[in-house]
Amino acid sequence: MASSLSLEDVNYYYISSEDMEMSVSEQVSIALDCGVKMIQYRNKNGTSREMYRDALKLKKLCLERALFIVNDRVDIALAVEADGVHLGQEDLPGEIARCLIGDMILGISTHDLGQAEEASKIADYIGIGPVHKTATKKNADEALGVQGILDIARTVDVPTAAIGGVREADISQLAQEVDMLCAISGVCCDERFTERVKHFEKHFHEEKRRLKP
Ligand code: TZP
Ligand code: MG
Repeated sequence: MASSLSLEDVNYYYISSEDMEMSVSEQVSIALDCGVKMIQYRNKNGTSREMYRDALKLKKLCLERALFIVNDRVDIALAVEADGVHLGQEDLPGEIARCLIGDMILGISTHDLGQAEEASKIADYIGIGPVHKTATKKNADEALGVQGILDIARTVDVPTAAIGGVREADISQLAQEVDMLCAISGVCCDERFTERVKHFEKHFHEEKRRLKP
């Protein structure tokens, strides 16, 4: 069943971490309780079976509370009837994914203006980054800086998510042009996980409302 939520409801976009002691289900339950409206399941090391089981659980947790997106794997997104899939520049081409997923949400990560313009022809939203240097993603592209992100976000006409090395100090500036904000290390490397997630969701939402009432 299609969710009654849409990308417009999303502020902080929580991406699950493999580097926490907490299970992905615990992470996602906390994020949902903090009001997060879109969750991405990201697992770079698990087997397909593990991913399928995790994704099924997370999809159930998210039901009617948040959009549920699977990273990298169109097959798993389809198998659990996720709300969407998020692909990078090395994953299936957007046009091929679109043929497979129909009107499910398609997110594509981009790292420069050319990629952003190309992806925005087919994606429902694009990720832009990294904002700052990050250790979470292997072989991450050069950091674009906050200004680089704002310049790209201003140019494209699909919803945008800033991703990669996002810090609390960037929230207000990014809210000028960007629709959604992702941060893994900015929340997961902190023992006050719940507080950090709550802060990203609340602060980014308030800033967006203040700048675009
Ligand atoms: N794509 C670029 S960086 C990243 C993804 C999925 C992970 C998030 O980065 P960070 O720095 O931990 O917030
Ligand atoms: Mg990928």
